[in-house]
Amino acid sequence: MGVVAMPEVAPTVGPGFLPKVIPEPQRPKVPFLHKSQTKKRLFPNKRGPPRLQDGNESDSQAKPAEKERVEKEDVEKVEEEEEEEKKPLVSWRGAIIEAIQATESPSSAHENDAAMPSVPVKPKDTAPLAPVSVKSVDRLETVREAFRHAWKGYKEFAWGHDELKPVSKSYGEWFGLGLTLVDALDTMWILGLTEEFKEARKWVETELSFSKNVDVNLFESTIRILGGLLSTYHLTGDEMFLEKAKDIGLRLMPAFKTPSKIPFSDVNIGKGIAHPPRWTSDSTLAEVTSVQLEFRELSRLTQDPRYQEVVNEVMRLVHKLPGKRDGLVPMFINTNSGQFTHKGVFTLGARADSYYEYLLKQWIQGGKTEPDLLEDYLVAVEGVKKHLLRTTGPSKLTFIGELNHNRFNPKMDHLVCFLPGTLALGAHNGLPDDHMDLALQLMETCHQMYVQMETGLSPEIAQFNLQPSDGRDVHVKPADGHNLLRPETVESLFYLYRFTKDAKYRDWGWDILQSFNKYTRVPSGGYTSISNVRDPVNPGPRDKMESFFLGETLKYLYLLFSDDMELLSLDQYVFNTEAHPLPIWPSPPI
Ligand code: DMJ
Repeated sequence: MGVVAMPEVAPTVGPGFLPKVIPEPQRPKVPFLHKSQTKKRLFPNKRGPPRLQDGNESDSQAKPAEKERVEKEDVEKVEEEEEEEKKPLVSWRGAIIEAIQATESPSSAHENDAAMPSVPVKPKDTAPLAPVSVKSVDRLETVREAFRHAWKGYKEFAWGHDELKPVSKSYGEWFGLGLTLVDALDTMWILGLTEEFKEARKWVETELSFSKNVDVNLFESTIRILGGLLSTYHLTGDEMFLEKAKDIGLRLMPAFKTPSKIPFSDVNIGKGIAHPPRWTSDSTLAEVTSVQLEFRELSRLTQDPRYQEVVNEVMRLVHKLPGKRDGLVPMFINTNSGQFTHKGVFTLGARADSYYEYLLKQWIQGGKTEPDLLEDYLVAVEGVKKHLLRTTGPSKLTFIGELNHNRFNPKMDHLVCFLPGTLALGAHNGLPDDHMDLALQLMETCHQMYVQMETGLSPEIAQFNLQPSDGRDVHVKPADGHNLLRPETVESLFYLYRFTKDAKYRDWGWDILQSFNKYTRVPSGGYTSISNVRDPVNPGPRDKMESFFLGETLKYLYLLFSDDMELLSLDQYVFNTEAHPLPIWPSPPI
């Protein structure tokens, strides 16, 4: 296992919690807990919680009553869509979409970073040293500067609170657990922001308490808080972070006490009581299937099998559940019956996205020993190709739409832009070459979702033009033109650069960073989500900096620009869906 160099300034500080190098993931000390389901099978030769339609804001972030309203609207929206399919479709232009489009048949279709020179980097014995690129150094420094600017706003106006509201110079509370600070810990470590990290660590040690009468969302708190604490523990070797991770992990466990073993969406971490939203006993499919990497790692570190047992059981149940469409899953699952609900809508976007991501990533985390995960992933990719893949009329861009009761809807959430990276990661791990081909095509499309907008920033939801014409490929409905500083495209750019070394992916990421700086940066500190990516004159600041901007977006940009390929090697780490790197497990004893 490679050793990851400690960033630039860190070695000059004293406290024992900042070792000179990031230790290897804690593998050797921890026996392997995973029980291989069957004999390792070689791959056959070839072979979010976000809103539904408008908004998609990760944002069950509203206050509980508001959150409940938003989620209720989501389900009503599905129901409305089910109704709407009977009506003629109206396009974004207000015109009737041609019957042929509306009813299309589903099947038709680091050498060393110069910026971190003070600690020797140990490249792989066989890896040739690449030349240090001046451009990379400048770009890395620009990411650090962006982080510092965001942190300045958070520190001044929102310290210890969940989210910065940079325009009003205030803060927003969701769980009351310092979400931005915890989500950003490992980013600060990776970027070498030593002073910022020290201050944040102190807050975690002295102020962060999970003994609070507060309802938290199981998925969001797992990926951001548990994931952030576990990865920071691995990077720093600092046991304090592991203790905090154990504390929150244990407090989230009541969520799994349901008749079906499919967890509730919300848990009161002070009272140890979990519940669904008041208006439904459904949970979101992506949420219940995207807590596995974190709970499995917690079991491995604590040698307490309870965490992995509850999350593995969810995967077992979903694996054998009827109601999938060629591996594609509905967006909701009932916590009483354990059955899918609101069937008929299939998307790779909000409410289903990270189900697919975690199938592959769990398989990789577990050393490729769990064939059901691989099978579900491979079948799902084929299902995507069969039902959701189309090309635009004007420029033949490949995109992923949605299926609504057999009707194809050419809309794609920005959230879907995780897919090029995930497909490329699969191909890197021996899955079929055509997964990589698709990854390259979809990466181009996600790039176009940025460059075709006047601000150079993607809308939350894009509508793709299926008609052969000279017109635009990407259209945006008025309600969908917001940008929440989301990471998915830069995440995929990072994977694609790592696997292809094609410099264009870095250039695309650089353009995105410049657009963030131009249109979302708030002078007094922080970055804000905006309402309209098509209006460069008034993009409409929304006064909110999501925690994932620091947890994910800036981290992936930094990793994209870093020449150090051993910095969080993708052969040693798997990133959770909030960009927190967790170690790939060692092989079980033979
Ligand atoms: C993050 O919380 C995670 O990336 C999640 O998987 C999707 N939503 C946001 C970022 O867009």
